[in-house]
Amino acid sequence: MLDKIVIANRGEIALRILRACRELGIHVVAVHSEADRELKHVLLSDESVCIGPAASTDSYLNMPAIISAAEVTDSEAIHPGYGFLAENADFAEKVIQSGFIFIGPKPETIRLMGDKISAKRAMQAAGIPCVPGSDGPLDDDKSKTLQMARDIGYPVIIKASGGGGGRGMRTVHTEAALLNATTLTKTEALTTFGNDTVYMEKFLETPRHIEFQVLADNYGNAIHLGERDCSTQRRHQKVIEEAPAIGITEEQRDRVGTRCAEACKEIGYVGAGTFEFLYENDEFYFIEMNTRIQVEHPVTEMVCGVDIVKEQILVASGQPLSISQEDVELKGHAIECRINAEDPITFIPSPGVIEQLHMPGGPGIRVETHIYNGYRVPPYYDSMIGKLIAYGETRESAIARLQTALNEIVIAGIKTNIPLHVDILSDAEFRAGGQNIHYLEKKLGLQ
Ligand code: MV4
Repeated sequence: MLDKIVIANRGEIALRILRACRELGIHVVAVHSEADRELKHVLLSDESVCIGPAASTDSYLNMPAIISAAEVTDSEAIHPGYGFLAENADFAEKVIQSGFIFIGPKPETIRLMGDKISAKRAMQAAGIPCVPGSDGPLDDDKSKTLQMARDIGYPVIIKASGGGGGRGMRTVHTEAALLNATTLTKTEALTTFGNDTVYMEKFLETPRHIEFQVLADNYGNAIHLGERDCSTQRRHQKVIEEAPAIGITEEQRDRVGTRCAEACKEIGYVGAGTFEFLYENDEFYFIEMNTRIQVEHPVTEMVCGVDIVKEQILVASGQPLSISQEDVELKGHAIECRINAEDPITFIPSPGVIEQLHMPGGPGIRVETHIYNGYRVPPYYDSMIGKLIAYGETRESAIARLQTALNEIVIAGIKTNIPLHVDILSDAEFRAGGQNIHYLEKKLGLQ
């Protein structure tokens, strides 16, 4: 087992990783910006190193500073968490070249999945169902682009290969708009990602966003932990996630999940990963793979009883996965609310001092947060300050527990989106379940 890990992140995920390390008897080095000296995991860590000014470009994205921190503390590995450098193949490569273990997949896997065309090609070859579209980059020949859209059928969507997570894409409804949209997307892609390669897909109008969690080790073992429904989102920011996705049959879960695990074996995937699918008319269509631990991993943990962060660390230390597919039994239902320091109506960030704090409890309630009484939420980073997760035997009981818990929470001094969560959880359409990716934006637009 590893002896000492650098946590190259902040906030709730840094605390989540610290807790996993503690359970495994691993020493923790926290690296933090000048604005983050009072973070809970920094105060709890064995050692801490300030890696630069508040701006993330000078600290949490500062590769030499993070690697130097690993060197001066004689650490063995670096856990990147999510966001920041988590899916930066160059960082993973530098970590390894400097003699440390990167807790995640191989750099070449991160690079393969970072390029959305190569990711789709690899997955198609591994038998994963994909959205129908151009089998690679769009040709410079405009007549070929026009013919391809005719073959696929409108509407289509043009996506930047260097994009992902909703960045660099444009929907096209008519042939008259196609070439202009393609040129615009290419120009934007070049400025944003330094790469003007784009591809085309059939545009799915009302899909759900359903993703499968996988785990793989260095010994050819790969398993899936079922799926999550992440359709409740606004401007590509997930707001509520749940596991399992309602309406998905055991047969579908088994079939698609097994395909994902098999694909991991084929491409030599190592660590935790997520296969993102659009789901429409009872069919799954792969769109992207995430090579990191995700914000919403707890809902999967709650329904399968596996500690995904501990498995990441185990695998990185050269051990096999602690469970096999036969050991994975999904039970009950879990729902997560992302709690943001923001105005619940305007969504404007609301940093500041937590003047009073009461967190909920009771059966099936899990709170993942780094905030405490007197903590100052800095204005420099993502506004997510925590997650509230409820488990129940049924979706209805998980919702009831979430509502009870949300009403117990007191966070004074800053605004939060808790009123938004209370509103969503009482909404008949949400309670019916199976709503698509447009549900929340439509609901907000109508209010
Ligand atoms: C799509 C799509 C419809 N059809 N691709 C947005 C995020 C990126 N991961 C992929 N995205 C989409 N790709 C096809 N062929 C609709 C979206 C999309 C979306 C997907 C998941 C969750 C929220 C979304 C919000 C708007 C659009």
